[in-house]
Parts: sequence; C-alpha cells; structure tokens
Amino acid sequence: MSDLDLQTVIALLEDASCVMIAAHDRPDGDATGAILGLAHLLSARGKTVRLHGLAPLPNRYKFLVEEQALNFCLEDCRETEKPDIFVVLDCGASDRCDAFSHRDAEDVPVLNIDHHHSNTFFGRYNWVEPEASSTSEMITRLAFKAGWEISLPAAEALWVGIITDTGRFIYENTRAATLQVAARLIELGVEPAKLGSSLYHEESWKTINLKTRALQSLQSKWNNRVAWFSLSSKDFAEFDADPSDSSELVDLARNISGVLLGIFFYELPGSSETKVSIRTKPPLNAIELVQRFGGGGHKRAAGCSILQPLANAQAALFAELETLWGDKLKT
Ligand SMILES: [Mn+2]
Repeated sequence: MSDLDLQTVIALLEDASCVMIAAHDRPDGDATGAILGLAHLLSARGKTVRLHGLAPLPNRYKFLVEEQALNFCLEDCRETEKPDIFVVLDCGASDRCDAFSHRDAEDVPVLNIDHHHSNTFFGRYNWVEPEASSTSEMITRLAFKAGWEISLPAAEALWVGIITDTGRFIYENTRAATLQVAARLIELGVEPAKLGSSLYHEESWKTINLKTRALQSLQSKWNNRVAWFSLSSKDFAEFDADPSDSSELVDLARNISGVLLGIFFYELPGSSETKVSIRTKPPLNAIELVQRFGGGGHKRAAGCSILQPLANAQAALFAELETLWGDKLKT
C-alpha cells in the first residue's frame, strides 16, 4: 500500500539537514515512541531535529526523557529554521495532526509514515504499512535497514511504542516480525521489566481517581455486549487532571467477559467537545462506527470526536450504533 520503498525513505531523511517531526494530536505511546525514537536517530546523524506538537509530553511517557541530555528540543521550535522535510508519524489523516494544519511552510515536502488502514495518503511521500504493529516498529526497521546506530534512548522510545500499540504483545497486530524487531531492541540494551514498570506500575493518583470515577458510571446493555463509562470536564477539574491521565481507561470496558464493544466518553475540559474511544472484540470493526463521526483508527481500537456535550454525544453515538450493529448485538 505504500507508494515508496524503504530505500527512498532513507534517502529522503539522509538528504535533509533539518527535519521537522510531528504525530497525531494527543500522542499515545506509539506516537510518542516514534517521534522520540526518530528524533534520537536523526540527531545522532547530525541533523537538526525539530519536534512539533509533542509538548507537553504526556505524563506517563515523561520517564523516557528524564535525566537525558537531548540533542533536540521538546518544545515547539518551528520559527528558527525552515525544515527540509516534515515527517508526520502514526497519523491516519491530516486533520488529526494540528502541526500539519498549522505548518508555516506549505512547500516543505511531507513524509507520511504510518500503519493505519484508514490512512489517507496526505503526504507528498507516503510510507504506509497497515500490517505493521506500530509506527515505532516501522521506524525501528528503517533504522536497521539504513544501518543507523540506535542509541539506548532511541531503542527505549521505540520499544515503548511497540509494546503500547500491541497491548504488550497480545493484540492481533503482533506478528513474528514484530517480535524479531523487539528482540533486536533488547540486544541493544532495552530492559523490558524496567520500562514495563515505568509504564504500567507507576499510575498517578490522578489516574486512579479518574478510573474510580469512570467505573462508577459503568453501564451496559444488549445482554452486556456493550459496556461504557464516561468522564465529564467537571471530573477532570475535580482531580486537577487532563485527558492524558485517562488514556487506556477504555480497556477496562472492553476487558469485561462477554463485552464485544467497550466505549469511553470524555469531555474535553474547557470545551463542549466529547471524545469517544472505542475498543472491540471480533467480529466488530471499530473503524466502521467511528468513521460515521469522522474518526479513524484500527479494527480493535479507534476513536472519534463529537462536537457536543457529553449527554448529547452519547445519544448521537448510540443512535448510530443501533443502526449499524443493533441486529448483531441485540440477539
Ligand atoms: Mn500506532
């Protein structure tokens, strides 16, 4: 599905002296890992690297840059030098990347590197591999193919991207090739237990409070095949938290026995916009539902945004759900 081969991607990056890198808005583990991984790789090759849209880094991934002397800045630093290429990572459509919409120089070629089935090929160059587990897996393969040195910080960032997007190697996107790449990262010094502990055993009290509040709102219907919960902007304010403190909460709904569709609704603080995060089990394809609201993602994990307060957004989502999968889920 890609319109260029790996050698061309390598050449595009090698030929650039200043590279701007961004990913989808509200970066998850894969977006963060791919951005930081590529930034480390390219700055080690003497490139000026500018990140756009990663600051502030989500709390749960901050450990990746603590105690590190970075050769690139995490803050938005577009103004200083015009990039030769703009790499957009892990982003299925250009409207999911604020940095893309607000780039200053439209003539800078865009290199789109991604693994979403729904990718719209919005770049001048597009390297899209829907069969890859994660964008971080693609960046790791790119580095191996190019023969670039992979420092430990780069390897750790890429590892985090791979394990978060594969649900710690249990989702359907976990292939032999994924584990082969991961094995090579371990050979480079990655310690799975250390990173796993930082990722999964260091939940903040904000996250625990949000989780408790969300579970108090848990409901189900249609023989418990659909389960959902929600957080309002008031909930976030009460715990001085933001939506990045509630990432992956939706898994709790999906993980319930018999549930085929788990939904997490949350209001964006300070707006009347509701985000909807979806997890499915076979045979449901999450993309079919969120596409009706302009969203995207993967078969088992997808999301969309509804420009309505919580209650209205829920009503709108359930109306579409009834039309789309009512027959399948009620019987
Ligand atoms: Mn991804």
